[in-house]
Amino acid sequence: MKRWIWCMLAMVLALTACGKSEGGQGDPELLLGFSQIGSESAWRVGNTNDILAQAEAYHIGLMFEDAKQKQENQIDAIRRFIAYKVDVIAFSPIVEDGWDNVLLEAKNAGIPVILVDRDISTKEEGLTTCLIGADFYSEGVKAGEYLLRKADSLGLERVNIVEITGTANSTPMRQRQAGFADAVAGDRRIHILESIDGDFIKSRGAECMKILLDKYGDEIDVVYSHNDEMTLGAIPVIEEAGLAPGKDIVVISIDGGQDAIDVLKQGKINCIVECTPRLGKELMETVLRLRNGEAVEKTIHPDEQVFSDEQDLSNLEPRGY
Ligand code: GYE
Repeated sequence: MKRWIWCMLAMVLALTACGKSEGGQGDPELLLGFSQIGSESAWRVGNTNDILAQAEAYHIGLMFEDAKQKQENQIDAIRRFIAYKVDVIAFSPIVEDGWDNVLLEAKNAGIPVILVDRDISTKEEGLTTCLIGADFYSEGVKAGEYLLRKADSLGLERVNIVEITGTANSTPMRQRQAGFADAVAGDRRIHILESIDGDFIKSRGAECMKILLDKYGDEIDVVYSHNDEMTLGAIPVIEEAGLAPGKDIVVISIDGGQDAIDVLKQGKINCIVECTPRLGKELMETVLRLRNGEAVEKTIHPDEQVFSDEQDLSNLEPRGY
């Protein structure tokens, strides 16, 4: 394991020990192993910061590992958590498939596993205890519903959409796509010209936008992008093509980080469906419940809203990520 990660662990454990004398509700003997996907987006960095802060606030020891966008690194991390005999394992699976073997190992070791943010796909029973994360399908529906309202208000008769999708085979990619498609399905004005894989990464968002503009030019009415990072990559490319994002092309994004909200306020993004990275508090509460042998909800979704050009955004609180 990288030295900085051990430093962070030592730091969190030290803070944990300090917390004990303050009589916090946590248990410094309790150790949570958490495998994060990486740092592909402001959302992800905000999620990591929140989990570190909440582990400290709850006085829960944290072994944190960054998988640098690789599933095999996540599998290795989970194996290290098992070898280290942590009390609870939590992780954000980068993709849905391929977890059965390592999660069976955790199950056989008697270590409960919490899914954070994304889901897995499996035929095995009882590999995980619960999922704490957004309702991505509903985010896609909200994006689609906004688009229908926008098409009405602009009086559009035909709406050509390009979709820049998140990491292939990940839960937010699948469900944001499905929710959006279902929400617009009954409307004969709507045409999804192409969906292209932007992997949730800014530079890929820019590349995808270039490919789409080269192919469809000013036929594109709408860009639906599965996260802010890709949206922020795509916007300068739209401008370089001589088109005005937010006007010539309606731009719909998901997440709601500060940088994207600022661009929404400038009028270059039309709508952002919120996806909150603040899952740490619920995670720590769940860890404590599992330690106490209490039942936990199978799925815990945070409340989320929509930010758009339909609202006055001048008094929006700083987003914090
Ligand atoms: O939308 C994106 C991140 O899984 C909800 O992953 C998360 C997504 C988020 O990289 O920005």
